[in-house]
Amino acid sequence: MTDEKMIQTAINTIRTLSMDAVQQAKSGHPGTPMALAPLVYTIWNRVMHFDPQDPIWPNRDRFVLSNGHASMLLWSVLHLTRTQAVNAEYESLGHPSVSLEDIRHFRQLNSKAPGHPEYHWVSGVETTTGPLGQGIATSVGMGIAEKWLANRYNRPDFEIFNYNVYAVCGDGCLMEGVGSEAASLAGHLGLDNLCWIYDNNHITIEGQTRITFTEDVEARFLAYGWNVLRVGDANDIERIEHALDIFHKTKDRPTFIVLDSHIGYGSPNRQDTAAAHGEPLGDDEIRLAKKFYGWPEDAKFLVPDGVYDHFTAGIGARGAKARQQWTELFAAYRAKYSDCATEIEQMQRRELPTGWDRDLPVFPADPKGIAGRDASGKVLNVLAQNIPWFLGGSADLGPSNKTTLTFKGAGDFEADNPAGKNLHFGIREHAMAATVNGLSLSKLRAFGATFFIFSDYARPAIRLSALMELPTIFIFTHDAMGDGEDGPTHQPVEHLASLRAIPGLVTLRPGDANEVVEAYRYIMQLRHQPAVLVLSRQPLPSLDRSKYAPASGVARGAYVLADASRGNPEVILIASGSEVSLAIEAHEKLVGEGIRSRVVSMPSWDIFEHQTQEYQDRVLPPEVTARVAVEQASTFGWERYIGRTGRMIGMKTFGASAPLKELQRKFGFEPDHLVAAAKELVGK
Ligand SMILES: Cc1ncc(C[n+]2csc(CCOP(=O)(O)OP(=O)(O)O)c2C)c(N)n1
Ligand SMILES: [Mg+2]
Repeated sequence: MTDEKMIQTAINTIRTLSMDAVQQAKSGHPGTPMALAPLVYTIWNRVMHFDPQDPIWPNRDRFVLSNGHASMLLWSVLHLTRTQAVNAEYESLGHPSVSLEDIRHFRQLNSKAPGHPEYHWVSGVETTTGPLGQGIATSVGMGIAEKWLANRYNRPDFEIFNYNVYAVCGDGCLMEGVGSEAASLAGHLGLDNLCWIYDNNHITIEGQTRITFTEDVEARFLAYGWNVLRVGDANDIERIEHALDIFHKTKDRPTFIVLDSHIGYGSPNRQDTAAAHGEPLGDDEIRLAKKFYGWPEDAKFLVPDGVYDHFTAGIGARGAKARQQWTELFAAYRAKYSDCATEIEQMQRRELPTGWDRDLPVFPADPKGIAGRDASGKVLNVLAQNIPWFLGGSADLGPSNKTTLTFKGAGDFEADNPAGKNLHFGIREHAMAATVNGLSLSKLRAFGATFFIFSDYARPAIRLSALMELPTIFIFTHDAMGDGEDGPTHQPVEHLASLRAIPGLVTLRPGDANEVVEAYRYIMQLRHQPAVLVLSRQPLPSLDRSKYAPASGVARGAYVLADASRGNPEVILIASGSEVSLAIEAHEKLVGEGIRSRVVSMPSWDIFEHQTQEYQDRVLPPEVTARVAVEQASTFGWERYIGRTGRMIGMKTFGASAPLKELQRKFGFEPDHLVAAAKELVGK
């Protein structure tokens, strides 16, 4: 077979595997893989530095399929390159990441070819995609990470990090707001390691884009500061390669390649129609398309002779060589710069350096106390000094979130200062959260911050963080009505309940400054779970820990903070965050009146529910049914702790605009209100 013919065969293998898999599954998206097979072939087999033998090699190029519905592109190419599987402990498993059997079972239970690309489930997937726009936004975090890593670790003659990030997207990704936020940020930062390829097919689900999407996309990206290129024929792999070559030579700005394509290419009755997007072609149409490709019409899941070898000779050889050279380089680097090499190795395994929690503050008892956000700011500044690869920032609220790293040398990350540890995301919460995901996928320990109310703007990416099992950190201040006069637009109500509902996400709302410290201590040790930290704007009393239980109880999600004498309470007060000190006040009054009350500080439902039943029953003895919970948030879900007979002092409406004191009175967040509820429950 001539080279030219082999290339076409390889490309058509991607196409036909995709068509067959969708047909077999009776669901999926055949059209875009048929159109983009040449693009994906070119990136993978001709350009990318990626070694299928080691898909987690740190300096590999990243490939992001942001139009995740076209997942068969990825499953085909991971299969044909014989990319190997690795597990969560970063061990190679000695079998392929995606087998032909997996492809035959596309979209079926346990198949490594699921409906959309799933990080953590299939090796070689760099990020989970499917919610349009997330992939390209996440790729910006990957680009930032490469810049930061290269700046910190590269030395003369030792280019330890110099990888590129390729992201493929469709009309959907570019219509989504998060795509625009991310593109704007990437352009501002001049990320010349980042290349997006836009599948310009004029088709989405409802039909031609002329009904929805008529802007000048190229002009938009030019305005963002990107280099914009165009390839007029998605089948022209020489032009595609040429455009990618220009990307490699372009400095100081990201590259955007518009690729004109035909969805369902080769299908005589489906090409260029919306039907090609998300419906199986049907057996007859598949035969016609195969005929067009010069493929045996009745063959299914066919990988012709020579195709595997063709990929082995392309990406296999190039990737192996690149990785081997890097491995040798890294060995020499380790001999010369052993501290840096150790950092890189620890980071890759999501370990913490020794002494990571050295000098964490301890806050003395203080009735006036300190705001959660202020305590957090102190902790962040310690952690970021102890952990070199810990960094992050806010969506323009750094001064309010108290997330700015102020120590000498912290610096601001900018195009001309990739050393900075303060990221400025601008007012782009959604792109911020996706970027934090991208940083975390690159093994940096990253945080993002905004007001708690605006977590709504970041939520889709937080959800993906949990789905991907990434140890990201989201710091949300102004946790309740502490924002007083700003009014209901700024007062979170349902946010705690809604974040608590995300599987795997650790949500923590600490009750005083020492609980903030312990919350961070817990979060930092997570390797596969994201965490949300919900912090007060206003000062909270620092509790006297010689009188009450130590704050280390935070690590168990909930703990007995103050107790009735002899430990047999008749009523339990449960609180989180700013309401913990309120519960303590009520408790002291109750004790004064001879009522045996207990206060349970409950910063995290999620952590508590992972404790043994025995521990949970010790904190909340089932026989004590007189329970009052108090939280400046929606009452939704609290029944699980207070039972049918308990009382919940929380929010059933939006807040109001007034000074905090008046709001506390209006909505019942006052000690006497708790005391009354407790007394009623115990019948005194
Ligand atoms: C955030 C989000 N909204 C909606 C969808 C459902 N959806 C999946 S693909 C698609 C159309 C995408 O069009 P385009 O990106 O042009 O992809 P093409 O059909 O050209 O491959 C839609 C609306 C989604 N996956 N994510
Ligand atoms: Mg489209």
